[in-house]
Amino acid sequence: MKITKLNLQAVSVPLPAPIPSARIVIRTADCVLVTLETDEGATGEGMVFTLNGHRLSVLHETLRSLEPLVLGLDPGMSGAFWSRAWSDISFLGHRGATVVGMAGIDMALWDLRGKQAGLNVGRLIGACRDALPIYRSGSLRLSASIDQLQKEAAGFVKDGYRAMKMSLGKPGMQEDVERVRAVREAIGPGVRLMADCNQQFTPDRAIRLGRRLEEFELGWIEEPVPYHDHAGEAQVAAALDTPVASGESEYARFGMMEMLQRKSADILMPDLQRMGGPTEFLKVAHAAEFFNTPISPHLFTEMSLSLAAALPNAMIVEHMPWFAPLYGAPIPLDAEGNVKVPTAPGWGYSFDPEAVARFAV
Ligand code: SMN
Ligand code: MG
Repeated sequence: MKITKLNLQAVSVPLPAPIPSARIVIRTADCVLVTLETDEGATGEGMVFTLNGHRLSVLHETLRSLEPLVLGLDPGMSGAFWSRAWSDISFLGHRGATVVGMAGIDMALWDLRGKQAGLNVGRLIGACRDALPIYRSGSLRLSASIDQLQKEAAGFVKDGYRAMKMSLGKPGMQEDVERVRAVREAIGPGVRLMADCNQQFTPDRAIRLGRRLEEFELGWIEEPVPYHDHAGEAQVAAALDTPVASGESEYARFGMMEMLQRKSADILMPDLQRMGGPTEFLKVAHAAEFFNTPISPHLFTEMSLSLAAALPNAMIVEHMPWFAPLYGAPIPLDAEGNVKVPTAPGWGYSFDPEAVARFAV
């Protein structure tokens, strides 16, 4: 089997409502959908994205620039693509769009390999379970009032979620404490609650806030300080009983390795596109296992599920429903708030052609 074609399709998926976040107001998630075709008619899919369409054309062009490295390749040789592409991008560097471009093709290659073997990617790697805990993310934002926070959080519990994540970072610390208290009250003690600071604090401030939040039994406090301040984050992690989760903003192995060595995160959060695809994602997750550090994949629920199924140190997967409109199938929860790992070959999720046509740019 040989790869004969790299198809790229840009789509713009509007969010249900604009989201004011720490740095920007997010209105759309804009993706390049990657489809590899083979001489035997099989296809493999991957997807990378940016926010509000910014630099979407850079991602598109980067993916196209990697085409010569994948055309003619046997999908079984996905490791060869990864190594060649890693070397090919080295002049511009191993961060940013170069790595994200690699990720889109690497994802599609893993999908193809699963389909070629007739196995879900989790089983292709060697699954350790067929269901995983999942948490609802993408809501409980800073822009919500206390009343809205409580209604949203209670709604997620009604929808069957047993875990969810809220944002922190109001100007006054007391306000953040009150907001966490309100959500905890709305969901009760049995539902896991996590809080994302999106890098807004200094280590001192994060430690003071984190201490005041200990009583609410948060599952984790996420990205408390600027992502590159691994030493500062390690101080926060050492000072708090609540675990610190971080890593979504790092690219490939280097920053992640430093985080593990410095113990700046109790839970590592590799992001599939910033890791450069499943090949490197798995290496980083295994490195975390060497350090007895759990991982929680950042975004990309439809693909992360299959990878997490094969990682003994995967703790919980994130469900940010932004991309759900692109896929035909929803993410079904069972009575315990777990999600079944797909069993269909490859990722087990594929783009819905009608949706792709509707969101095409
Ligand atoms: C996040 C990051 C990037 C895009 C959307 C949401 C957030 C998370 O930090 O952890 O979900
Ligand atoms: Mg985050």
